[in-house]
Amino acid sequence: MEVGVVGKPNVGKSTLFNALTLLDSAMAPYPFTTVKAHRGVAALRVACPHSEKGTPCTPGNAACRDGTRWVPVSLIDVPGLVPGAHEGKGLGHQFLDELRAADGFLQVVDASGGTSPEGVLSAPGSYDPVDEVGWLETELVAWIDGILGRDFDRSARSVELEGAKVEEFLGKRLTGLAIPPAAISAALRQVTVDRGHPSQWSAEERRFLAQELLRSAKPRLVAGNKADKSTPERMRGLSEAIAPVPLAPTCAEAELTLRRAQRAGLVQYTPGDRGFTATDPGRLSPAQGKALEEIRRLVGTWGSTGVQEALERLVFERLQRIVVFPVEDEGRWTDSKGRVLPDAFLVPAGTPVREVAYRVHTDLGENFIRAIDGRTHRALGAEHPVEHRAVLRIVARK
Ligand SMILES: Nc1nc2c(ncn2[C@@H]2O[C@H](COP(=O)(O)OP(=O)(O)OP(=O)(O)O)[C@@H](O)[C@H]2O)c(=O)[nH]1
Ligand SMILES: [Mg+2]
Repeated sequence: MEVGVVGKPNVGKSTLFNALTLLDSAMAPYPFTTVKAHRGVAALRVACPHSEKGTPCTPGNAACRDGTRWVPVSLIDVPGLVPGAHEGKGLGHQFLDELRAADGFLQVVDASGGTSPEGVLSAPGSYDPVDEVGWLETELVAWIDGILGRDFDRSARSVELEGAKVEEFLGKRLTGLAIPPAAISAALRQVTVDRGHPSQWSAEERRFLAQELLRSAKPRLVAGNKADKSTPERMRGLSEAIAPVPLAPTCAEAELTLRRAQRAGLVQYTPGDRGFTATDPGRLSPAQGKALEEIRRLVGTWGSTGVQEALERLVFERLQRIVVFPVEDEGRWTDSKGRVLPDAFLVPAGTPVREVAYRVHTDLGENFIRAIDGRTHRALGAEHPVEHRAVLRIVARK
């Protein structure tokens, strides 16, 4: 699965992306620093089941640190979007196209209100970040509507002649947009369109449908960034104003400094933590010492830099992803090479176990017989919904 980091120019998207991936997407205090999309891998925290076995795990795809697994998730950093992006303004077409496969969006805003819609910096409070949450939604809806509407009338008439189901018709039009069939059905339930005659739908009905598709298929969470230049009170106001879209205060710059300092061995810091300690305070330059003191004051106010939480809230709460640990031996929780709980995967909550088998390997899905729960040792049928942190053996025909 993939999360798109989106928002207007110069709000800190690349800084947040770099903090989460420790990559080097260009960052600078002016708009359109990022000129093409960058992809990277971030990680989400989940308690490792290895403590239940009393044996350490042998991590493959997801590192384990002090009993916490770091489960990989793909991120994409796109250039800033401006009002009119869906019509191609600021190369918006091209950038939106990069987001087709994204399952959800982390929208970064400058919560201090110090960035214009075009990304020009000014004093905090000059702009209202509520506005960009509204116009970005309008842009995303127009983008989906544009894809939906391409050559709409002709293909609508042809499905009417064939008598095909409207869900299938929409599914075909939206391929490539990573919109699952359940989200299409959910969106259709929210609108009153004549299901048998899509060619009769008005432009407004189609736009409503695009809006519902966005809401059901592409959940969004707003990162209220540059929290260091805002106040908890202002942040509360922003949170109330953009509800029901959730808000997480972030300070991407501080998170990036801490992660880089941790990589350089200057501090001990675990992303998401409230605190950090300097490994050897004597080794820090006065400037480094001052920067860390500043960050200490900041996390005192906000609880943490908020960056790790923002991504986790989006993926776990909004996107409803859960983590599965596939194994080959349900007794010892090992794979064929004897590695304990080697891999951890994200899947949508409620995914049937056969679908999990497909995700591990196509052969396992095709030859699926049953799954076995590693904790209860109960056999689970193909349609059984997998649970969060399930340890699962897939039994398949050889
Ligand atoms: N005060 C403050 N500044 C930040 C924070 N995060 C990022 N910045 C600064 O904001 C400026 C823009 O950061 P970028 O990460 O390049 O922003 P962007 O949204 O990717 O910008 P474009 O690629 O041009 O759209 C840089 O000078 C960052 O250092 C933060 O949490 N607090
Ligand atoms: Mg950028």
